[in-house]
Amino acid sequence: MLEKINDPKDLKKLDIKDLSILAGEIRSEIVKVVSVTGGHLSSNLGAVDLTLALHYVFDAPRDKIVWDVGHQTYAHKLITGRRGRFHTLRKHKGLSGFPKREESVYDVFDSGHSSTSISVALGIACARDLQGEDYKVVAVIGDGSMTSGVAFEGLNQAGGLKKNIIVILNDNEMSISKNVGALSKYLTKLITNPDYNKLYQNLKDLLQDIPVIGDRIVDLGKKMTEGLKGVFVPGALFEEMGFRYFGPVDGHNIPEMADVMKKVSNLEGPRLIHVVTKKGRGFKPAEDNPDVFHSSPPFDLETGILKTQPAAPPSFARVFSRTLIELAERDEKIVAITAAMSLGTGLEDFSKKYPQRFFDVGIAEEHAMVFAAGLALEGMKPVVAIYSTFLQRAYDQVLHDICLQNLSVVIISAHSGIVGEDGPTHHGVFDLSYLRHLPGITVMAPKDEAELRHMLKTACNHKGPVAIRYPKDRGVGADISVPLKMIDIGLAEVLKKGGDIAVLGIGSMVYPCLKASEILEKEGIKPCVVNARFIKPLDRDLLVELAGTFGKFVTVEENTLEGGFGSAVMELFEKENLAGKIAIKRIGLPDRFIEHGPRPVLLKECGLDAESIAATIEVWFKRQLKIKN
Ligand SMILES: Cc1ncc(C[n+]2csc(CCOP(=O)(O)OP(=O)(O)O)c2C)c(N)n1
Repeated sequence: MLEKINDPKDLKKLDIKDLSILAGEIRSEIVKVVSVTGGHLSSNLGAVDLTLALHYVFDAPRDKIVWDVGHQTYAHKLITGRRGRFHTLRKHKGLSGFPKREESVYDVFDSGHSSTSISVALGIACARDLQGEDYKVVAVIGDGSMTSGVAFEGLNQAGGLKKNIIVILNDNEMSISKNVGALSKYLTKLITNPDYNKLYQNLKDLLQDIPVIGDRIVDLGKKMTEGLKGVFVPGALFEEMGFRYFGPVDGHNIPEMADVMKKVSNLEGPRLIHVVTKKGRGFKPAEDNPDVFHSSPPFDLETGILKTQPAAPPSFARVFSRTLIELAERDEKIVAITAAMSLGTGLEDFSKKYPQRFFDVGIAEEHAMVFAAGLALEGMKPVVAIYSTFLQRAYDQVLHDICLQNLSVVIISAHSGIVGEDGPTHHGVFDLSYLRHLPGITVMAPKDEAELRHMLKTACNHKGPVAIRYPKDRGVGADISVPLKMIDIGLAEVLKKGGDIAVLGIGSMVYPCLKASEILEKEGIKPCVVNARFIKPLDRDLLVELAGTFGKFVTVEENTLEGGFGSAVMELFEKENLAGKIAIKRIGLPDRFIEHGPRPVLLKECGLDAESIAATIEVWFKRQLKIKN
């Protein structure tokens, strides 16, 4: 059947009863392709039936379907003309794993970060009304994404404006891990307590049966309903926010869902349909371990066993996780915070060992920071681990609620730099720029996993805000059995002495710089290689000393060049009145969004592998010699 579906119009030609057969074919295709490419398997499998019902009922692309996060759109891609390219999913130059406007007219909005769909849908609805048009707007959001303040801000405005929009709440009781918080408990209550529905229905029937004995009884009836609404009406929370609530609906029963969607789409105002789905539906390993298959590497199609390389050095995330536990054993003030990313950040182990000292705040990066500020005020030592790309959301809180008050919060900017297949929404390539200009913050980046351990110890014992950034990568195989030690704040290390040029690397770029120096030596150029370790404060004394020896500096960073590490070095030389005396070449990421693909491929494309670094330095160095002569 799938072969005949080239766009959603073909879907509408089918008998609705046959859509579940199509759903099965789509699931098989998704599992087959993701077993090779890796990807967001469990969210996608859970949303297949919902996707078919949506496209069956609504008239995309005229009607606008806005996907939250966008990590559940594989079925949507398959039935909107991209079936032929589906095998290229997440591959370099292939289909994106997220909605992308440049990929298809059916992709209304580029997403990747969560909880934006209601706001976008509302914006579209307002534009529609201002321009006198009449299409339908639907936001599809998961229960995990609904925990974010951003989603609530959208709900709040939508309920107030009373615009015609439909929110589909795709509730699988999971974020990446089990969903958390009061809202999640409330939704579970709605799903698991059929009495809610029964009571409401009984109440309505009862009121209808009361004979009309004048206005007072009718009024009383109305008041009773209002008064009891909070207790008996399902979805009262949403009703009170101005939405009409419908549900819960079985998210794997396509005819039932389509029926509700059709009826609801004919009503007016903000409406919310609560759809209940199972993450990983149809593929046993993903149903059993929806968190592991949330974003999985390639796996064996038969067994579901993940294809990883166990023999390789541990990842930075793993080393962070183990080291934090080690530190927490000796310091009971240490607490750990994640914003719905306990698996990815490595805090899962911490949560098991110290459940009382672990906080999953849900998808709420802004709140995580202010919450950490509160803990720090009272003498605790909060360590907040957030992916660099999501930390962007909490910029103001880091500035206003932590740095301004010089609070001792340790910020872990994990998965920084180029992250690979998730692409531009997820690359963490701006953090050096948006952190280093905050007064009072210390920003460090380890060259390897051993240094990460020492930096974490240093950070947990530092007074004032500290950020540590490290990549989504494995370590380099450094010895992590050495005892933890403190590093002097702002102290860089000279790794290799040389006579021709100073090469300053930061974080993930230090080893490529060392390798580049070996290549350059073969060409007769002798670089002095420095591991900067700190972006803030820079090692002023060392840099000034090196400036006396070397007229030429190269900086190398896995961050945008705009306002990054190289800029910091240039600013320092300007402050020290040395700017005119030295030439600087900055190597880093270009001023554009970088597409998806394997991390090594993208780094090479951006000139950040050892060979490219060496080539850039060689050309620049020789040009400088010519200019001098
Ligand atoms: C701002 C932000 N923080 C964190 C994430 C990482 N993330 C991606 S999906 C996800 C869970 C989303 O849960 P839900 O919306 O319920 O969708 P499901 O995967 O369960 O279908 C998280 C935390 C993100 N994409 N955006």
